[in-house]
Amino acid sequence: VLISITACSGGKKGQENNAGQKQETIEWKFGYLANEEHIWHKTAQEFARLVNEKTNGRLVIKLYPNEQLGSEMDVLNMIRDGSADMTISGESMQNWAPKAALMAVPYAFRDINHMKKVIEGEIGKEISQEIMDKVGVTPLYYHLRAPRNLTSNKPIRNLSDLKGLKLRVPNVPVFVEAWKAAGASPQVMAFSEVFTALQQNVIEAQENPYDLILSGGLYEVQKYVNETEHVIGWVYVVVGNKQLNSLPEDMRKAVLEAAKEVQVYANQLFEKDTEACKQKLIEKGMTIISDVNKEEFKNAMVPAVLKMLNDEQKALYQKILEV
Ligand code: 2Q2
Repeated sequence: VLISITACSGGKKGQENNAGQKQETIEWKFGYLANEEHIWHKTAQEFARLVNEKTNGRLVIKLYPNEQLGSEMDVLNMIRDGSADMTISGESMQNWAPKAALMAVPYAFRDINHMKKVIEGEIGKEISQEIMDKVGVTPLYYHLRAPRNLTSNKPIRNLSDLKGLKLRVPNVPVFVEAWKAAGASPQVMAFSEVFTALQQNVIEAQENPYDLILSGGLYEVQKYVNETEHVIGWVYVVVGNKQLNSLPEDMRKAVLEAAKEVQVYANQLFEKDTEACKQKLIEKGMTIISDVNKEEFKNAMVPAVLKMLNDEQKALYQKILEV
């Protein structure tokens, strides 16, 4: 009878299995910026349940919503040094893997279906391969994202309304250049700092899809959602390469199987989520500005973005437009 020695190092705990044998359980820490009502969290709960079931309790995934583990960039660095294991990230990974920038380039995707074809096709594979190689994390499943909209405390319909607006952007160089070219003054900040910065008027605006505007409680400090729809993108749920590849083969397979199953669930939740979040924001008192001059924003942002993309990124951008 094999009695595995229960290691007392971090992340491993002893527990009885049904044969009364001591078996080693592995614990993964999974941190992200969305709150407990968000579909990223609901999907993460289902993923953790499936993994627990498929590994007979040997792999336990602990969830840390609301940036409890740290900001998106902090947790990515923690995964790389082994003090965390999973997170949800996308275009911010361009700081290590340039191709990840294509996950959220202004006005690149015509609509969600166009984007889904890209994610599940050659281009998606090319982007996730570079993420594995250069960030050191493996995409397990993805979340489609609703368009990003600009929130503010005055209506913004065109570039003259936008002039000089102090807005927060995530740690995404493409976003900084795009908003500068449109005449705003963007500054990089972690998502969890946005609410307070808006409250203290350090910034006047930020941009996110409806679901994160709700998740961040931004309706309390922002009056308008201006439907710029300047970015349609996706994010990956990622795990550290080392963490995944150090699992026994049967457990690694169980994780990949659970990811495949939960992808269906993630896409189902996404179907109705955006409209539901939009309605909740209206109930919370936000005003939707739907007559934004998108062409003006697009004509200002796209040339600046193209100028900063390197040849590889530009080639991928062209390929996306042809899908
Ligand atoms: O505004 C945010 O912080 C998020 O919507 C980010 O755009 C998102 O998490 C990306 O940073 C993903 O890499």
